[in-house]
Amino acid sequence: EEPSHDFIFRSKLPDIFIPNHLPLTDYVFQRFSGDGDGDSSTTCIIDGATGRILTYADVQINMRRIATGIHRLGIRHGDVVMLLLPNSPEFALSFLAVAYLGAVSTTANPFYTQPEIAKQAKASAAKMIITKKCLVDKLTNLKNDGVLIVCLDDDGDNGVVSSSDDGCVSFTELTQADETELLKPKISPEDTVAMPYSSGTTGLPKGVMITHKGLVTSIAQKVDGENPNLNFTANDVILCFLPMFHIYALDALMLSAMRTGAALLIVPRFELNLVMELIQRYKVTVVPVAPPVVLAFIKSPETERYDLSSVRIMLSGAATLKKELEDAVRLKFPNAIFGQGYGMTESGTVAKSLAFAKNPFKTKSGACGTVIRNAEMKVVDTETGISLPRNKSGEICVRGHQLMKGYLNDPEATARTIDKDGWLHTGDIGFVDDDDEIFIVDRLKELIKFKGYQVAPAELEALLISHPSIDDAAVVAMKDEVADEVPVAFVARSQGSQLTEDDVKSYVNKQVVHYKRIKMVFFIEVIPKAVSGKILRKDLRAKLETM
Ligand code: AYL
Repeated sequence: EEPSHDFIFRSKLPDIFIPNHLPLTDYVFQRFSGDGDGDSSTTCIIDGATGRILTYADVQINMRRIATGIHRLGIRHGDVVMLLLPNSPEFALSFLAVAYLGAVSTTANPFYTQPEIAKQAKASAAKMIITKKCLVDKLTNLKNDGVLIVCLDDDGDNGVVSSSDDGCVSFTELTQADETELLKPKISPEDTVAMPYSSGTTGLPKGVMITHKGLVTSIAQKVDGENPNLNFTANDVILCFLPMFHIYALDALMLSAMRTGAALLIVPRFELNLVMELIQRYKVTVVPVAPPVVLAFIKSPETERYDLSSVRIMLSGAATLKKELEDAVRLKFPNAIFGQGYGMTESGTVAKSLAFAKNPFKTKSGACGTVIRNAEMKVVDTETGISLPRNKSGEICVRGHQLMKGYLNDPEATARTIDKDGWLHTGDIGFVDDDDEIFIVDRLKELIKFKGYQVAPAELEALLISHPSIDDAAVVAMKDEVADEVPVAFVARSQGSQLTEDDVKSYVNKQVVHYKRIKMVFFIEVIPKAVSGKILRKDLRAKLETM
């Protein structure tokens, strides 16, 4: 390797042809078009909450009906629809319908508070929100501002027409539309299809514009080719309790499962015994997890009461999985192979364990995978920006068609994240070993990860500073056994203020979803800052360790 050139890492799998000129839903259901080999009478979705089954035929017809219904309500190509739903078949159908129409889904956590929802709905200019009856109370202001609210009944019986006296359109109106009314819309590969919110390496949450081309590429990198990196097949039953509003479940689970003809078993939330019962009942073959779920399996004395022998893949992602946890959970799943995926909302999947390939490679526990195919990766020195060889830690950068198009209305943040040569800077510190496996060792960026969920320090700092008795504030991560990291605040009170820790906590914590709640408050005189005005977070984290 020549030192004057970049050290670039590639997958061990060869590049493949990726049909990323296709609109997302054409690509996902390609097996059912023309001379495809798909059997549309097979199971696509199992509703874990009710046992209801939707075949591939059901899913496609419902997708087109809902698209027609949304179109009749005035949603057009490029318009934004917010999905504010727990994991459910309706989430999947709504996402597909919006994509089919050439519109954009902005996905949000249904547990968000009213102000958190309003912020995202306004920033994304959502014209419609698809939600559940029990959540509409949080949307009153948006409704009054003219946002259309489409509502599912809470009991899940959405074949029955319900009264619309609350000013909401019933979801049933969408599923009962006549799909022959809608001409298939024209979609360009560069059109945005999904817009989850992420704070990326710095600042407030931003709309991540993911295109049809980007998502198709990301899915194909995992599940396409003669030797797919992630070998999902039509015989698989893939469990999905990870939140579908997040890119991990959306891309790596829901859409990847549908591309391969597998069955997706959708579960509204993680509840250990229910999940084990479902694994046994449906002979689940793939269990995607995040590290806290791994801990729950390890700690449970009840795993032996269930037959978990059908599981052949356990795949962890979204946060660091310690080697000891991975080794311990292996014992509970006798027939499963283990490995990680590593990714970022802005980049799709960056790495995937090659233990999951159709013709698998030997891998090490603790590694978060090997860079996916049809992509490039490098590790750069954080001071000089120069690329580093194997076994040297630096910032992980990735390049390929799977990356986001950019942040909505934020060209500066986009340019800070994707450089002029097309490299996305992840803000993660790691290295590539002699076997092409990636190890993440640290995080350069501000982001705090509570059980894999994003907590943006800037968002909490803005709330803190809005308090009349707070002059300045900084939020950093503190290590935690269960959640991995929790947000804690350093606060500079205004002169003479008697503000207490509890005052600060209750002021912030009622405004945010549970995992953003501040766990501890430390009062200090001044927040340490660089001359540029940037908070010296490293100094604060160092301070925490001495306390
Ligand atoms: P976001 N190990 C360590 N840290 C990780 C890992 C991992 N396996 N995966 C994600 N992270 C951290 O946007 C890392 O700091 O998306 C990364 O920059 O919520 C940040 O989480 C991104 O957080 C997949 C598999 C996506 C996993 C994902 C994770 C998406 C998390 C697609 O196929």
